[in-house]
Amino acid sequence: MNAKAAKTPTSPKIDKAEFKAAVINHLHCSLGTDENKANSHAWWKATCAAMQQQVLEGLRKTQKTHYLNDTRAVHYFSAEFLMGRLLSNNLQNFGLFEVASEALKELGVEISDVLEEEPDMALGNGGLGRLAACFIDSLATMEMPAIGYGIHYEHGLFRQEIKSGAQIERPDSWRDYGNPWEICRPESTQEISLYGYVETKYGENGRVVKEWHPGSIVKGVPWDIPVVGYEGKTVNVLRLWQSEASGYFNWDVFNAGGYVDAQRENVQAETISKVLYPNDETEAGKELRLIQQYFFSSCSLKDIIRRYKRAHGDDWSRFADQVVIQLNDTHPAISIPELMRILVDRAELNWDDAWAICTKVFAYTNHTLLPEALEKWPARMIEKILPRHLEIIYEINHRFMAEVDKQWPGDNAMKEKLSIIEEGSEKMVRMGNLSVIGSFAVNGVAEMHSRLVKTTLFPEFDELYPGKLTNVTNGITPRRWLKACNPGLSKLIDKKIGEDWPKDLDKLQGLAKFAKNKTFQKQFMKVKLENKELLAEEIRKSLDIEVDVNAIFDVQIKRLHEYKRQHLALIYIMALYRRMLENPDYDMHPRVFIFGAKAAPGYKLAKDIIFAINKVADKINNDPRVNEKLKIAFLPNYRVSLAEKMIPAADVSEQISTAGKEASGTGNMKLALNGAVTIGTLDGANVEIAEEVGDDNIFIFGLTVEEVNERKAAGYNPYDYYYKDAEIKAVLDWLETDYFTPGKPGALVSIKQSLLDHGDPYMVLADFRAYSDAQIKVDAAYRDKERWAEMAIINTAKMGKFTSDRSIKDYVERVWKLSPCKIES
Ligand code: GL4
Ligand code: PLP
Repeated sequence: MNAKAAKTPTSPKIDKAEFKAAVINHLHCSLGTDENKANSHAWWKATCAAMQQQVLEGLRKTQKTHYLNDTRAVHYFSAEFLMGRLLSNNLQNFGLFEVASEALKELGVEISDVLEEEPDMALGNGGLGRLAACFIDSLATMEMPAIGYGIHYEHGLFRQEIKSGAQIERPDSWRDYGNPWEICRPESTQEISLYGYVETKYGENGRVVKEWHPGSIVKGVPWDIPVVGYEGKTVNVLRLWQSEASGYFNWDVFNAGGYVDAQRENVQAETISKVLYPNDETEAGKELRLIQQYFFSSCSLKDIIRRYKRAHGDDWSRFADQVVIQLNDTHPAISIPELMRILVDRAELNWDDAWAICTKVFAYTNHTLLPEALEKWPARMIEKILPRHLEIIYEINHRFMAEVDKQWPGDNAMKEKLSIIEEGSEKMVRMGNLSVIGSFAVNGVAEMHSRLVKTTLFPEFDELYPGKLTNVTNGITPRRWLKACNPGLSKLIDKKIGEDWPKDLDKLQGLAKFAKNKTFQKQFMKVKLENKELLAEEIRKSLDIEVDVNAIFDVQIKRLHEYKRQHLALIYIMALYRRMLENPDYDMHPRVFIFGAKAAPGYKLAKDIIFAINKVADKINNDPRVNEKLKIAFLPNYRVSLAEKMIPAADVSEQISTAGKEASGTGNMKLALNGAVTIGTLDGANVEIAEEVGDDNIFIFGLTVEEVNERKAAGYNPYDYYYKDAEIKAVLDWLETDYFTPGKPGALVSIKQSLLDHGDPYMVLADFRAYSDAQIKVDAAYRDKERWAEMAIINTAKMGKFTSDRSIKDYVERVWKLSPCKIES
């Protein structure tokens, strides 16, 4: 496949000898070492440099072609891009993986060792950031003119260590020794303003002119990361902004002898892009976070305008034809008043013309219904940091309220609901409402989620703007999440149905007809076993735990959150343990529960759940009465590169969120694509996965979203389950003893408290019995080897819908109205 891709007319022509020469050249001339002295890190850097030579050639051609064709482009604004490692991905997409592997082998180096040297680029928390990374991969693959805009965090998501069972956060330093992929572009530096005050003046013809006198100016320096499409034709870019002191304001201080004070201002400016907020789905509400959002939004808009003006000068009439901006959640929503400010205050357009442009440029994706994730900023904070923007937000709202009054005359309750401003003890700016009002399209991320966005989050907006709210179901790139991470299965699929599937995932359907074929089943399950052996080795190395590769590998990997219900799995594991202690002949197939999850550092209960999983694991893994059949492995520091090892080895995929809470999920798609069978609730994209694979090939359990709401409305009382179900009571009471934490009774009690005293907000107890029953069905299904193999194959075969190429196609056709642009070699 790779050799073939390398021969396509648009791919770079480089063979093994040339690749080898390039690596050696970089060892000598860039790194000042040689083949005998180089360590793995140096080999990695030299290999990246050899690859980057090809990549930059592709980038240059792409940018030139886009410029000459003056293409309409999408600008994907996202505070997070969870890219992971790039070398293997770039080699694969360029069709050079085999070439590089053989070249390195001839130099006495294993490519797998080289790949392991690369730190993950973890500039995101979880699903939302990884989605952005999959989308820019698909955009480049589909030859769409596109650019990703984000923040060049010095420290990405923290590195997780587990000490005595508890999570410890360590700083992530992905570019400590330099990152070979990024290119600094100081020539495209932007400046942004902060703080200060607004002066109202009168211009010609009595025109009111607003002048913002900023209190501080910060520089944004762009770093470009090339984004290589599959088969290496289009190479787009991800442009990340790094903050620096502008040097303007501190000269006065400096000249007055305030050297130290001048440096302090430098430090403050540099703090903006210092660190990613580690909260997934919770809003920190911190001033620095708002500054981060404005910083990257403003730099990116100015960058877009600079490029537009190069082609069109001051003629704004074509701006909305050339530019579409996708807001990845509300994090970049401040872009809306920022563009208005630039158009009205700077370009001197009148308000209506400026607003007409704005509302043709922006589209917004909503990624969650969780109230704690819906961003609201105190008006006072915006006023302090961005005084002119608050005025603009008020003006947008004022005009919008008139529209609401036209639609619902005199209805003040409606106004209160739809207003961008929430009145209360503290006036708040609702960024979700601002985003809906300022965008021409709004989408949710799975059918069910989008339905809930329309019916529960924004029903009045749906009435006011018919057709604006829509759905685009998420997707994942099959290049990284099957071809690259699961070479064994990829080769098997290539042999069976040809090599086109990475670009046309519906082709996987062709596997379905072999699902009952015994030989294919054996081949498919042999690959799974090999992947399980690799993961078992990882578990041994990382945790010193031996696991049986013939056991069911039951995998739950995602951020730790109560709504994702890792504690439902934990309670089930404890119940299983009890059953086995009470009945030594308890009949079950051996199972290994494998977890990976980071908790937000300030999220106490999430950290307690990690601690509890590890304590229960310690006990069970060391109890010879059960540990032949039951093991638990919590792999620390879950991240993209670890996901790439865990996903190909999973038999069972745990997707057990409370119905209505998981907007989509994308881990669910990755696991199913690699032949894991889902045990899950009717939530997010699980619903669509079930539609694709059919009821016989998935284990659905638990309350539906309607039932969840009914129970809540009727007054859900978890004690009902505690008193009626003896197993639930026994397990919860167990948490209070020192059985799992010898000498420390009560160390795990917060979990019991959350499930009883605090009302079990995510209905763990209500779903426990249904989950347990479903797990028993999983056990029975796995023991029937042929049935299981068939299910696993069907899962892979039916994942065509979930390629991010399909998501991007939906956006392109329904939202962005883009055309591909061929890049000639
Ligand atoms: C999330 C959702 O929780 C998740 O279900 C979804 O798959 C993802 C991408 O759309 O977005 N929303 C937030 S906030 N973080 C997520 O991971
Ligand atoms: N974290 C990483 C490293 C991932 O690769 C993914 C997704 O696919 C996620 C988080 C999101 O997982 P989930 O969709 O299960 O929340």
